[in-house]
Amino acid sequence: MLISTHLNPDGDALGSALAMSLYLDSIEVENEVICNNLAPYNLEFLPHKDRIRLNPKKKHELAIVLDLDSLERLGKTRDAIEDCGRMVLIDHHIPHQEPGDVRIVDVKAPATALILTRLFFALNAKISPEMATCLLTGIVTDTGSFRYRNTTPESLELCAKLLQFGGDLVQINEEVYQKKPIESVLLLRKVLDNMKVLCDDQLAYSVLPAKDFTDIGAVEMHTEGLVNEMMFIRTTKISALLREPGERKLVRASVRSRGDIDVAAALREFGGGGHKNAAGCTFEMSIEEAEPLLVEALKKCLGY
Ligand SMILES: [Mn+2]
Repeated sequence: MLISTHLNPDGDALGSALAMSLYLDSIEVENEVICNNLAPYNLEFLPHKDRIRLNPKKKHELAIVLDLDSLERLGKTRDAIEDCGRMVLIDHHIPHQEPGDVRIVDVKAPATALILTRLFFALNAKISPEMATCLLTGIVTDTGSFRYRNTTPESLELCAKLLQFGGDLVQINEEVYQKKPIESVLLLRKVLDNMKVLCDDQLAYSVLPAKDFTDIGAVEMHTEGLVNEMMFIRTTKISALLREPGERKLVRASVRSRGDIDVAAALREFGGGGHKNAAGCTFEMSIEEAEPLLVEALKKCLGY
């Protein structure tokens, strides 16, 4: 069986894929895990992460696709997955397309890993400590360490069981959230130095021009999570980070908001997308040109 998940994988994507692979091992089903990208630095601790390959070694007859709502998000693994002929899809997103011959979708589940946990318990699977850590990683990351509204009583109950099976919650929180590369922290200093606060302190944003990246030797990957740092201001309702990580004239923006403020809608005029409280877009212009466009749209969103 060939297991895959979405490109730029997060903790739920890789935790689910590796847990499924370990489960199939336990029932002696030959399997491989592929993904468009290898594990990002904060998920390199995942047990058996070296199983994740960019291409399969052989042809398989059945694909198991996890944490994915549209086939485009398979990236370069799409051909190999479609070559399998049949596909089982397990996911918790609101479906855009409905890929898969067998679909196990629960949009109320906080994580794909939670759906797998239910499934493995129902099958009386033998849960190894490694499997438990993979499943727990998916649930912990998709619930923001049980801080988001999607944290249900069931997710805490099942996570308690995963702890009993040897899942390492301390390791997960430390590796995912508390071991940043030095470049990320140096970029954070620039973010705070360059930060501007507008609209009665409700809008906090910052810019990272190309020079900041070259000075530090940082790349786009090191900006992960930085936009959230400006949401720690108690008055902030929207935070935004504009950055120019590679060549000039390619600017990325990440935007976060609280409550009912829909920043995905605000970014639609720039071809952006995402969720109500977490969205992004790209500008093909200089960062100096992009900044006033984005700021105007976000001010409008706050009624200014
Ligand atoms: Mn997920």
